[in-house]
Amino acid sequence: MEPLIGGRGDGRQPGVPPRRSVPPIALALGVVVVGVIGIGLVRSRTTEGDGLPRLQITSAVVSEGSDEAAGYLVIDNQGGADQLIATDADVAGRVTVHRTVAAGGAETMEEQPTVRVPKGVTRLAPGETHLMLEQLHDPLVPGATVTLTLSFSRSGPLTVSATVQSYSDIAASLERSAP
Ligand SMILES: [Cu+2]
Repeated sequence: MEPLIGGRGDGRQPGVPPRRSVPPIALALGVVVVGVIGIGLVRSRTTEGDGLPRLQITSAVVSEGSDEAAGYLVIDNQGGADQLIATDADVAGRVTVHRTVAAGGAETMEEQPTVRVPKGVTRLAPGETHLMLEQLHDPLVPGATVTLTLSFSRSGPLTVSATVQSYSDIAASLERSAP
């Protein structure tokens, strides 16, 4: 006996209402899937694909000093490139960025108007690029706290607390952090 192609009739049992073409569970799943995709798009737009800099300033230290003092810190950038364009401190009349340059066997310092802050770690460190706090309102003694304000072209101003350390303590911590 040949099987009937297509089964019998429309396949419905007598007395059973026709199935809805889209069951409610499928509708619910569809909403969930669209929702997850939507969240994914928002997340990638706000944390990865936007190219915005994500700066964190750590390890801020200022040297002791009577007229002027040096500032050192680490800028950790987990996002797109930025640029340090202005510096300030609550204890100084003027703060600039200095670069240490070797000239004729001696080290001198010259002002550096801006500092590039690419993705990754940028260090302002002794013997390299550093902050120069000039026109100190009062002498800085070890243990005091200084508020530094660093302004970036894209991230705007960020403030960080720095501890005043003696030159010998700064040299010692530099040796500890050396590879
Ligand atoms: Cu300097």
